[in-house]
Amino acid sequence: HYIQSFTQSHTHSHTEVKELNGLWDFRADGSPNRNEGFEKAWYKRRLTETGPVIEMPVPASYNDITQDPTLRDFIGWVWYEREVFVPARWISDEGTRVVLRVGSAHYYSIVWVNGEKVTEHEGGHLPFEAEISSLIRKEPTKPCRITIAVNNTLTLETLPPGTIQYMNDSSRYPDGFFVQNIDFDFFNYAGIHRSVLLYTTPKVHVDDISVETNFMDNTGLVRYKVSVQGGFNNTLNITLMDKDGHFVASSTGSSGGLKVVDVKLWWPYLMHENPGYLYSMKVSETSTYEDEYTLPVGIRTINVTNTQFLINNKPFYFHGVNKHEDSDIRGRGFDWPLIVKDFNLMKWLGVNSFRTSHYPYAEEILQMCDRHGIVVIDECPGVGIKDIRSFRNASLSHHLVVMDELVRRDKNHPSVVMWSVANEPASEMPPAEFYFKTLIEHTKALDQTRPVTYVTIAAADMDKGGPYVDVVCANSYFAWYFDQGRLDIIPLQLSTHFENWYRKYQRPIIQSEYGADAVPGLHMDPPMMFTEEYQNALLQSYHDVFDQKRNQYFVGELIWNFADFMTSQGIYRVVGNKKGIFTRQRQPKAAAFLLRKRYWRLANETG
Ligand code: GCB
Repeated sequence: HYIQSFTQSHTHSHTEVKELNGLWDFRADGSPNRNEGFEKAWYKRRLTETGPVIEMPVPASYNDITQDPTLRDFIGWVWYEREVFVPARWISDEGTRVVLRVGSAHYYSIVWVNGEKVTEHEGGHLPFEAEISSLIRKEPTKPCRITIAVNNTLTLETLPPGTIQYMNDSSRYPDGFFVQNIDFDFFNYAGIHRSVLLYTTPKVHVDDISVETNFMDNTGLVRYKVSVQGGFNNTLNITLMDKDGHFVASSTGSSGGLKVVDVKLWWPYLMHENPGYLYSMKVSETSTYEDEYTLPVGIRTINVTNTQFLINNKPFYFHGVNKHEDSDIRGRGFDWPLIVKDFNLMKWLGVNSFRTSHYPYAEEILQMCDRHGIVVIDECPGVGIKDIRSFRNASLSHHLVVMDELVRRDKNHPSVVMWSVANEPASEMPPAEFYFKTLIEHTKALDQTRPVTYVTIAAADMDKGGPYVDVVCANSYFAWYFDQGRLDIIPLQLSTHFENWYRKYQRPIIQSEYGADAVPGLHMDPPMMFTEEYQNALLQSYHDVFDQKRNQYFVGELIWNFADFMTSQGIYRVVGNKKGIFTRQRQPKAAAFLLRKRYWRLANETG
């Protein structure tokens, strides 16, 4: 159980936080069966006592930190360990609850404290935590030893899925040689990717809050539900304050509504002169322990018609990007300078939205989106579901759990306007229909306020999940993966594609990916593939079609990709995917200037 947002200062006001970022001891278990760590119970003693260790920064992917290619491409368990002194007061005060939180670790994690297992978690990109109060009180004078084992092996039941293939031909491969096969186009970075924290709350503590917002004329309504754990039987006081800290409304009890007179709505960036307006809702629990949690609240509505995506009843046009959490050296590791730079670049471009392709991003990023009014399509790690065996029940069950965790974490962010349950699954396969019907219905049951989609690459007549989505999010790579070099086919093929989708489902359509690789500095005119000119010309041809459909049912365009990013090695990729309009180091290619001009024009025309 975890409440959203331990990552911002104004959460539990009585919370103290100790960040465990920095250098951890680290060892990859390279034993033949990759299982020595468990056989020899490495968690029972200090990692330095069971073998050699290296220093590993947290948060970061471990893959690009050393010069060792076996660690870059390692598959199996890696072990992290760190000792920490817990403040004496956390130990002596029995009313204090001490929690260990991992922002995310990829893919499977097991956590021990002083040799005792405290939790395990499946899946990267989402947080997990364990209460460790009684454990640390057992040995109050000793430092607390935290061990985290992380395994990046993907199977048909993981999200994303993958398979391990053993190469048994001993004339070609050494004993035990295996490869990991994946059907997604990004490097399977692994390790502890987000902050590890120790934090405290009172024993009786706010465990979860849900808000839903609405408005009529100039009166806003915030409906809330609060759950408290740890023996609650006192009053809950709820107070809503405006941005300047002035009182707006109050209520008592674990659920109810708050009326906001002269409401200031949460608006997207470039749609209003004051985007991202946030109230704050203070939840106080008045038992002797007095927990207090403050949640930023943006008041806005989302509605979808046959042809429009409405925010606060006004048509919203997505002019944005697809991103990755990806950079040199850090891999997928959380990095503030990178995040702030990316926001500045997005604002420079005139971006009003992005999709968290292809997994949930750090909460800090969503909090920034809330504050800046950047609209988010929040995607779960359901990418690369191409093998028919990945549609089986075990995979579906895990997918449902991931949606539970994602909605629980992100439901209160006003910036999140739609859930994406998957990217480019083999949605033409017969089992896809039941799979997506179940998954989308499940997500709608968790959250009745947001539309749900999955991102498809299939043609309208083949796709089996189409009837269940609220918005058609269609990817296409005309004149790139097909009809290579033939930009002249784009107008016809793209319009036909849109018309087919619209005729079949009468839903608004977003171009959720389109683009071309450009190796920065490669030039050719007339344009040829992989040059900056070709990337520009391809985008321009797509834009011409978008502009024709814009006043009909076409509600958005998200370029693939914001920046170049790392992939696994293969003949289609030149040290990673080069469809970025910025390089991996965030320098502009020619396409960045083309898009900048377009997006600012769109901002003026469409808001
Ligand atoms: C896609 C995928 C994305 C890839 C992209 C490409 O359709 O959704 O993950 O990176 O195409 O460049 O091939």
